[in-house]
Amino acid sequence: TSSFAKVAEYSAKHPKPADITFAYGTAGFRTIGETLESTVFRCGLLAALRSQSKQGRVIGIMITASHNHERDNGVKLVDPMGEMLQQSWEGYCTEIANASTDAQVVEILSEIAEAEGIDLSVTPKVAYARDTRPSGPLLLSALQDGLAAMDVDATNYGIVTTPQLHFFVRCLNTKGSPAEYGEANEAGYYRKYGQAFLRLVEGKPLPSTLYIDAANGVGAPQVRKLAEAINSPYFSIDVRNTDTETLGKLNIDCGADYVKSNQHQPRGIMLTPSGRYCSFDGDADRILYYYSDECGTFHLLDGDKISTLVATYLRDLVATAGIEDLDVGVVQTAYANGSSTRYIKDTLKLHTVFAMTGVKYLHHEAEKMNIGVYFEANGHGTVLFNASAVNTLREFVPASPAQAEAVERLWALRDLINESVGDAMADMLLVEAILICKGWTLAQWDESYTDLPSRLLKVVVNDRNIFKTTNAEQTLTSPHGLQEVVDELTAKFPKGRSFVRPSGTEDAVRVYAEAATRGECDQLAYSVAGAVF
Ligand code: 16G
Ligand code: ZN
Repeated sequence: TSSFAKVAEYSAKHPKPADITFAYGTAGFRTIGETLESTVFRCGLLAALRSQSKQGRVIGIMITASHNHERDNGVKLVDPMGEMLQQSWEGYCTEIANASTDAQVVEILSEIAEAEGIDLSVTPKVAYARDTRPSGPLLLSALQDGLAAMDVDATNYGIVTTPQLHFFVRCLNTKGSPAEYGEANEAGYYRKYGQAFLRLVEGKPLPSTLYIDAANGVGAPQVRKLAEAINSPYFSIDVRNTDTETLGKLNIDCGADYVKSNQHQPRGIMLTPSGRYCSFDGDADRILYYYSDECGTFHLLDGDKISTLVATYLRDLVATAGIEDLDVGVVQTAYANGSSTRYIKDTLKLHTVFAMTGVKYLHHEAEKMNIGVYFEANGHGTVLFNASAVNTLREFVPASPAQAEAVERLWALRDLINESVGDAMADMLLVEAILICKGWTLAQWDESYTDLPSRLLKVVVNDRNIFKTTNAEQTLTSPHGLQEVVDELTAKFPKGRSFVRPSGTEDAVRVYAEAATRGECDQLAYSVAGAVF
């Protein structure tokens, strides 16, 4: 059709590498950066169509490969409320990415337009950004060609964190509505989160400096801008691993993924007892805290610890406010440490559910709760207040100044949360605010429960597609008989728990195990891995 008149011509500039099959996975497309030109171009086309299917609401595109190697890159689409792309469109992404000719690209666009009943006269709107990777500029220009081919009304946000782009998309689409989220620019982001943070901490004792490992990624310049905007001794930071210019440094020996996998501080940070430390990943959508005790032992405060800290604080505020019918729930994945799950159920007495790995799955489960706290153990997560929670809060009439203050704090907390997606900077301010309000050190926060030793192994297999799971990835349904073997092995160890799942991002199978002691945990992990191999 004439709507796609320019597509074939532009597409010819970005031919698909013949030998690669692309797949839109848990985190969008992700592979060697240089090979993604055609895919990113085509994502531009599809984002335009997606926007038209949403009556011209703004769709986001982020070019990043997060914690992965610097040579990798990736691209993902962001839906109007700043959430991950609706799943039914992931298939369209994969389909168009693998079209072998320019004519086929046009054909697929027409088919989608027809299948979805899209009004092609609507002006498409797209907001996009990239991280600091060296392949970013090349992919960005491919994207711009895709947007030009579709006459998109496009906004380039330059180099920002993934959660900032999600935030901008949500702001753009709520502008002027009662659900207005904020100002759709960097200054608006820093102002919103900075002000909410100060509302919560004012009048409390000052915290010590927080050391931030920015993974030599986009979080480095952005968190400095955040600190400038907050401009308060309540947020005194020292940012390390800030070199986004030198090739070969991004995520190397630093960043949240490195710290989580190695249970070790990153390069560039010397731990001293009572020091406070956190790490972002390469696109600043994950955060972990850690510290060293007097004996020099490393202690990690991972996504589970953040989740329980936040859930406890919210639960207590709801209780202080005297609001009934406002339930706080927690969403975890199978990777959540068993001690955290037990703590949430038995000590906090909060509702907890498991979701499959991947932010979109956790997000959807959290949406079903009044106040849903979701975190992956790796440090990706946020909190959602659903519509009924917002109504309850709005209509609630406090009966005392203490109740009124608790309600006020709940509103401030909600403003401090990036509800569109997990956000290292917003989550950091949230944790800082709670620690300041409680007057807690990291060690005091850590006291809530003790993690069971755990081990995550990667097993390279011939075909990961034969591994199928159910029960939020905790139980294998295929290959036949393997789950029984895992169960038998697990039963041998006190507090043993183990599961096997196919990776959504790599051609491998993951084996997770935990048990009462380090030795038993490792024995369990390696014996299960042996059964998988
Ligand atoms: C993706 C997910 C991350 C998850 C990881 C698991 C998003 C934005 N990212 O990176 O949350 O932990 O996949 O990878 O959803 P795996 O399937 O290879 O184990
Ligand atoms: Zn990330």
